Amino acid sequence: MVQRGLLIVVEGCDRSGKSTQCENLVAKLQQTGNDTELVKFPDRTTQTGKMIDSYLQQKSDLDDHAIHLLFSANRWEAMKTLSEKLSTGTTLVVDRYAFSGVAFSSAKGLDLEWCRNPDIGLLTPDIVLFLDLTIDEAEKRGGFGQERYEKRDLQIKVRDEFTKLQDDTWKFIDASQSKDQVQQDIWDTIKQFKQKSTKDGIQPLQF
Ligand code: FDM
Ligand code: MG
Repeated sequence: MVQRGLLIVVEGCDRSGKSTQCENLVAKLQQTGNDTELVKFPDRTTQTGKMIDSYLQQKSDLDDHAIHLLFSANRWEAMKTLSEKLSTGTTLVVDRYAFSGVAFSSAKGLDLEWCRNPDIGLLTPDIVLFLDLTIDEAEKRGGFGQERYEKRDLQIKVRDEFTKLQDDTWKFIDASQSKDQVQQDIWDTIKQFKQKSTKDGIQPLQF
C-alpha cells in the first residue's frame, strides 16, 4: 500500500514570504525524493476563482458574507482532486487555506463562528506553518500592493485573528529572519514532523 502524502499548509499575513517559501519547500521535498505539488488558494483560474480575483482587484463588489462563501467554495471544489492526490502518495504544500478565510473575514467584522462553518469538513492539515511577521516589518519590505486587503489597518487585525485560530498542528516560524534562515527553520520543522509521523504511522486524513 502507498503511504499517503502529507497536507502541509502555509499561512501568514501579506509580505511574510509565503509564496517564496512554499516554492522552496516544494523544491526541497522533490529533491529529497518526495512526490510533492504546490497548491494555492484562492485558485484564481476556476469560475469561483475568477469572481474572487475580480473582487480582490476591486473590479467588482460583493457582500462580505457572499465573498466569504466563494472563498470556501473555491476550496471545496478542489477537495476531491486533492484527497485523491494525497491518497496516492503526493504531498501537498498549500499556500493559504481556510485559516486565511476565517482570519480575513472576521477581521472585516464577521462573526468568527459563522466564518468557520462553511469550511467544516475540509481536509484537515497535518501541519500548519505560520510565517509570523509584525506589520511594521511587513511594511518595511516595500509596502503592500494594490489589492483590496493590502492595507495596514486590516492586516493588523488579520494577524490578530490568525493567532486565535492556532491549535497543536501549528508551528510558528519567525518570518523576520533572512530568507535562508526561514527556509532552514521550515525544513527542520518538516523533517521533525515527517520523522514523528512515520514513527507513529500516519493516520488517515479527516474529511
Ligand atoms: N483571502 C484568501 C481571503 O480573504 N479568504 C480566503 O479564504 C483566502 C484563501 O485573499 F488578501 C485573501 C487573502 C489575500 C487575498 O490572497 C489573496 P493571495 O495569497 O495574495 O493571492
Ligand atoms: Mg496577495
